[in-house]
Amino acid sequence: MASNASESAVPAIAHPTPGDSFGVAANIVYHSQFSSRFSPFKFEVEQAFYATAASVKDALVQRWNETYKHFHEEDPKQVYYLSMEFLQGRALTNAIGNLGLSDAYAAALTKLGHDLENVREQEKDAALGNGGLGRLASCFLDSMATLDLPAWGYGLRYKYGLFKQIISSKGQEEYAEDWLEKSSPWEIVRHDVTYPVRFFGEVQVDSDGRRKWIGGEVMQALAYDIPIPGYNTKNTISLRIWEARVPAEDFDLYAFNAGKHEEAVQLQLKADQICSVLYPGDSTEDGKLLRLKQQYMLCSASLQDIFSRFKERRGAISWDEFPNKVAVQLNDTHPTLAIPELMRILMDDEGLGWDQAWNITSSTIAYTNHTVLPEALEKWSQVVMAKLLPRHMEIIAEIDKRFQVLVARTRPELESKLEALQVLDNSNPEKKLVRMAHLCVVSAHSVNGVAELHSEILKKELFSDFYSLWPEKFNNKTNGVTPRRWLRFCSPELSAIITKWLRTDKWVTNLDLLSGLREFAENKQLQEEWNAAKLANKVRFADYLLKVVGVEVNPQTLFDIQIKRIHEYKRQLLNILSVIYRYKTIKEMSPEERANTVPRTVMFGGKAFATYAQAKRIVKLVTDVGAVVNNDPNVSPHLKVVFIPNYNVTVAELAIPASELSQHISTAGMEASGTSNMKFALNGSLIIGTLDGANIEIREEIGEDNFFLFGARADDVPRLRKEREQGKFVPDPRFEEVKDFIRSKAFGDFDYEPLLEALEGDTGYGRGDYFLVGQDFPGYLDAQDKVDETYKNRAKWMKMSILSTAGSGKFSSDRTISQYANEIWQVGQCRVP
Ligand code: OAK
Repeated sequence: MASNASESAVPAIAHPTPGDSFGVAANIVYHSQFSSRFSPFKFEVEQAFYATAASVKDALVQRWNETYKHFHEEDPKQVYYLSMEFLQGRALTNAIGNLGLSDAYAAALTKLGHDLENVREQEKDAALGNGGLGRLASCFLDSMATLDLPAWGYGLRYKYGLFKQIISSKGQEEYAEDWLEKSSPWEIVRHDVTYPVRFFGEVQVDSDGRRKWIGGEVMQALAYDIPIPGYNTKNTISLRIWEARVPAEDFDLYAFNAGKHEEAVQLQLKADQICSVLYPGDSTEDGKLLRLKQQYMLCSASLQDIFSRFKERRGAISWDEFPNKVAVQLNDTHPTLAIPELMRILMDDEGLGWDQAWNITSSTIAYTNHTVLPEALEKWSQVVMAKLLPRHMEIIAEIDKRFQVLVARTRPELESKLEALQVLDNSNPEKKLVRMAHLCVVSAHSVNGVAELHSEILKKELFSDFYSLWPEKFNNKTNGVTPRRWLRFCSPELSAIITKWLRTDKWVTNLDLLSGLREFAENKQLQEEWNAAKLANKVRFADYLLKVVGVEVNPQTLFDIQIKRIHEYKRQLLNILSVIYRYKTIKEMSPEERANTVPRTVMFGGKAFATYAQAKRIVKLVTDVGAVVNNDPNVSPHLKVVFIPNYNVTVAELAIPASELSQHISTAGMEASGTSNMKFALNGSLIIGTLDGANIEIREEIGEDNFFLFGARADDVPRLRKEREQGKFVPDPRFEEVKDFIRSKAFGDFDYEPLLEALEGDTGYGRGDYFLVGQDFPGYLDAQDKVDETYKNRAKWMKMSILSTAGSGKFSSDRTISQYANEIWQVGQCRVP
């Protein structure tokens, strides 16, 4: 066991450097004594983690300071990425990896009686995001730092991030996850960076006619910085997250002393609520108001920070310079309030006229859309908005009015559609709304989708009339993932093989170099090494499943994985229905036939939104099927079904490298991009998938022979849905058989009827099998047969696996971010010497 830290002599602080494991060890020991949040005289693995993190933070802070000093001196245009979500996961492995200090820390910890592997397990995931959008934001930060871009991420410091998922006999249960329970070792609180944020109040007109927003509730936003190191560069940027606070002078000591305790702490409570949870339930009016407050807190605090930086660097302010110094990217519509807030600051605080403020605002702001699902397109009640943010509502109404005038003047033929295009939706006088996406499209200078198909759908469907007005605004930025976290660090074995065969590790920052693997795809030696690395990853994941989930899986079986949020459009249901069909088939086979099947372990992971009943039923079905299949002695050697609980970034880092087949099977046209598809392909996992989102581009890059394709095309979906509703669809008998099997209670007596009913053509809601599960079922089974057949040919499978990795170069977030920087932000590199 580790030594008693306080017994050793206190060393001078040495900043960690590669090759100096003694210095690193001394630094860890120093922190175990002087930065510790635990009682002294202990150096168990948890203390070792916090001391290690504190030590790494020293290196980060030093670089961070140098980076921002450099930015300050150089005064380049800066980019600000505003997002309500950042799904960071753990930071230790990534930080020491990016700093080039992994070996030094591993050796130092060994000297101190610990093992880096165990130490890193102590870290909690920072899960300030729900899924794809939040994880993308985190990949982007990694790339912005690595590419030496002068950039900031801005978010909120939720106390409880994404909920912890526990699977019980009832299905999914949600529990609060307190990532700050023992405080985060990475964040730096900036007591000198606070801004007032106002809610409610009223608008008054000054004697000079200027409008002023006054009164209401005023809180304080306090900054916390999380340093984000680039790979192979000193540049270390910041994720600045805001916490809502009430300054001491606003605490009503008189009321408190008069015994009115609750009244005295009212404002404090309201402030605490703002940053209490990621995505508070918004089915109630209070929930909606809270979510809007969160969004405004992010926008108001971030813009004040941006203004203060802009002003700090110049004497006389020329406002037209603003867009030459500031680019703001809105991660979906959640930070849309940045638009009226920027207008408000420029007009009301700085005294600019509408036209000048408008030009500055639209040249500064760019918007990314991440979904076409109607239910995910934000609309806020005008009444709520006017109450909470009266001045912003005025500005939004003025933007809408001017938009109508513009259309009438320039495109009279669109007037019949104007109502549907307006920012304000007044169609229901009882429930007037603000369409946030329309506000973004009208105001921003750039509107982008996140994969080619998705960007086309934005132009041709969702925003088609806006596209005809401003074609120049619309562009595509196909998503990407960071190759550091998603290959180099999560699969060191495969990385070493890639480096060996490419004779360089430059692929880590130039992912296109992976294409160099193509020439070796059939090389027996590489195939063997590749297979061994994949097997090692499978064994590691199997150990995790045994230890954490308590299920035993055989690493010699085909590892087939679908991990993502549980949603009907992502069609986990299609997957589990085919598993049921496979189960039935195997059950009916003779022992000889069974011996001929390809044994598979089918794994699912993902969280269902707490109030999404259908999604929760899908989770329940998967676990119920698992319970039956895994306990069937005739079938379980050939098929296992596992639900991996509490899927998060850390689980993904284990599962993806271990996967051989991954499922990306959304109804065509519904998945904007997907990013786990990229991570899987990068790790040599073959994809079974539809022509949706980034699947299409992945298939193009890795070659269609290396992709198990099935399913309807996006263009055909509307017609197929119509036919389904009209009763023209004839279901495959195997589809009917599977549904009947579930209805026979083969998997228990849970009420699956609402799930099964939604698969029928006519549900009475006009949305019969909206996700086309029945339509795609036979094609999916055929594609699965092809998977089995291919898997039997090991050389062929290995070749396809190598080609998947070799074709993944395009999907680096470095490429995506370079495109944003060059084509939207006009921001250049600013590298610390
Ligand atoms: C979440 C809430 C509102 C709007 C969109 C989302 C979201 O997570 N969208 C996802 O964004 C990812 C990153 O662009 C895409 O890869 C996913 O396809 C998309 O569903």
